[in-house]
Amino acid sequence: MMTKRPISVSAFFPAHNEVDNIGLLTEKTVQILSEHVDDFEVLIINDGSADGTRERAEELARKHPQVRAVHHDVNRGYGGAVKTGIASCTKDWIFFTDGDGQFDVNEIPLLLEHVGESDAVVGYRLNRRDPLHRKAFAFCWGTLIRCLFGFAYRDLDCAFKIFKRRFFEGVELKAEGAVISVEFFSILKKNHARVTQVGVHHYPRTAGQQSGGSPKVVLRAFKELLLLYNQLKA
Ligand SMILES: Nc1nc2c(ncn2[C@@H]2O[C@H](COP(=O)(O)OP(=O)(O)OP(=O)(O)O)[C@@H](O)[C@H]2O)c(=O)[nH]1
Ligand SMILES: [Mg+2]
Repeated sequence: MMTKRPISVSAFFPAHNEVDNIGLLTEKTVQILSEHVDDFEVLIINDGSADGTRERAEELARKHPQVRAVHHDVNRGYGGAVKTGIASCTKDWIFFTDGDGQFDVNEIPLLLEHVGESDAVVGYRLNRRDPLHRKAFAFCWGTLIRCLFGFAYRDLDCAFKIFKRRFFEGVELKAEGAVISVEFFSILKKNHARVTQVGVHHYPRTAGQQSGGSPKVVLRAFKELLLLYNQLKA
C-alpha cells in the first residue's frame, strides 16, 4: 500500500488554446495527486482561448469535484496566466506545469520526494524536446539571466515546479510574459528558500500550436527583463 504524503497541493496549468491537451492532462493529474497526497485541487487557467478550452475546462470542473476552471476573458500571456494560477491556489503547496502536456505529470512523485527538506522543488529538462533554434535561444537567454541575476539554477523556464505558497502570498508579481520564471526565482532567492532541482523528461507537443518562441513573446521577454532588472537593482 502506498502511503500518501500529509500535505495539501494546488496544481495548475496555464492553457492558451489547448482544447486537445487539457483533458488528458487534468485526468492524469487528478489520478496521480489522489494517489500521492492527502488533499489537492487542480486549476485550469484558461488564458482567453478561442478554441473551446473554456468549455472543456468547465466540463472537467463539472466532472471532478477537485477541478476548478479559471478564465481570462482576454489573452494575457504566459506570465499573466501563471500569476492568476498562483493567486487562485488555496493549498499549502503549488505545483504547475504547461497545459500542452509537454511534461509528464506521472513524474510529480519525483518532486514530492524532496518536499520534506525543501521550500521549492524545481525540474530541469533532461532532454529538452524543442527545435534547435529554440534550444539555442534558451541557452543564450539562460546565460544572460545567470549573469544579470546571479542565479545558478539549471533550467529557469522548466514548467514543472512545486513550491510553498506562502512565499508568494501578498507578493505582486509583475511580468505578463516569460520573465515570470525569472521573477519566480528572484522571490525564492530573496526569501532564502531551500531549492532542490530534479531532472524530469520533456516531450514534443502532440496537439495545438507552437507559439512559445514567437517574436512577440521574445520582444516582451526582453522588455520585461529590463523592467525586472531595474526594479531589483533599484
Ligand atoms: N504561448 C503562449 N502560451 C500561453 C499563453 N497563455 C498561457 N499559455 C500556456 O503556457 C504554456 C506554455 O506555452 P507554450 O506555447 O507551450 O510554450 P513553450 O512550451 O515554450 O513552447 P511551444 O510549446 O513549443 O510553443 C502552455 O500551456 C500554453 O497554453 C500565451 O498567451 N501564449
Ligand atoms: Mg509547450
